[in-house]
Amino acid sequence: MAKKKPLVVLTRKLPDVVETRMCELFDARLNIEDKAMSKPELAEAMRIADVIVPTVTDRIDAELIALAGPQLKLIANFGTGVDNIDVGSAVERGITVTNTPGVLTEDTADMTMALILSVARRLVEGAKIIPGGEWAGWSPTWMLGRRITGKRLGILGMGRIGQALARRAKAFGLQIHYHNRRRVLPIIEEELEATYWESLDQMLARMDIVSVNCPHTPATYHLLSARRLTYLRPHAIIVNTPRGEVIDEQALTRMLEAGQIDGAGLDVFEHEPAISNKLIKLANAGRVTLLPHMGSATVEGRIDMGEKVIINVKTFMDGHRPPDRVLPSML
Ligand code: 8YV
Repeated sequence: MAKKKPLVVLTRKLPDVVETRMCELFDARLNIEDKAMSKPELAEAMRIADVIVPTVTDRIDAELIALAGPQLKLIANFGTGVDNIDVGSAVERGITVTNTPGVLTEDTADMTMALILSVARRLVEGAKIIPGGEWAGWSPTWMLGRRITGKRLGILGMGRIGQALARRAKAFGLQIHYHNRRRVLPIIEEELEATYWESLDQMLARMDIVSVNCPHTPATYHLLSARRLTYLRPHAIIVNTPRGEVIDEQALTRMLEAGQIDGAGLDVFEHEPAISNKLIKLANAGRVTLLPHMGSATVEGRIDMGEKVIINVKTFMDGHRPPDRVLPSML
């Protein structure tokens, strides 16, 4: 007798090729309209599913986990960051949590480098001029940005994406500096010619560009607090691609408005998709580049993330430990 296929609920629309494979392997429930699920809809999905596949837009908190049906044994996140899931409560209830690390590293590092170039060289601002019919012709001192070659880049969080960024930035002639929970292996520091800063405060005070590349965890919430942001140099620029909660966004906005730092490139926001009018005003004034959480937004990347979810679900359903299991101790 054929083994009953696990009931796998997808909370958002995933790439077609991924959904097709899921329907072949599992009793997959798709979200064709791609309408984000409400909390009651999430609760219902978790009441009936063996596996739920959420994304960054789904808050899987302790309340939802407590309401989940006894058969729900796996939360297979479509995404690397798991700050949308109360991993501790899930594990306590015997529910395994997985994510999709590694497959979006290069894409996200590319976008981070693009944000650095965009802010330093006023790309978005410049790209609006010709379509806006405002170009009166070249001028020697007009639309000047800042050179990045030879400048100091401070990477906050030297994990996969931080290191991938360092490789790119080194190729652009930037000096690599970093702060991290632990020092990376000497061989990696050598390869990246990276300088380690034990003190985040001291690193912030000496960098031309600061890139946030650490996950959002209880320990990194507002790691770049209002106090720490004041250490940044007046001409510094800051970019953020992992999660908005790592930076005190209101304090950052105040500093940008006051011209205390030169600019910012943000792909993530503390209360996304809600963005403050002040930040939008700064973007219209060309002081900041704001992107709608596109860090890993490539066709290839999203398919790879989906395939990782499939491997995690299949391995788990076959009774093995899934390759991308997330434990509270890892956060
Ligand atoms: C994802 C991301 O697209 O992986 C992450 O943590 O932020 C993005 O790459 C998003 O999380 C989808 O859930």
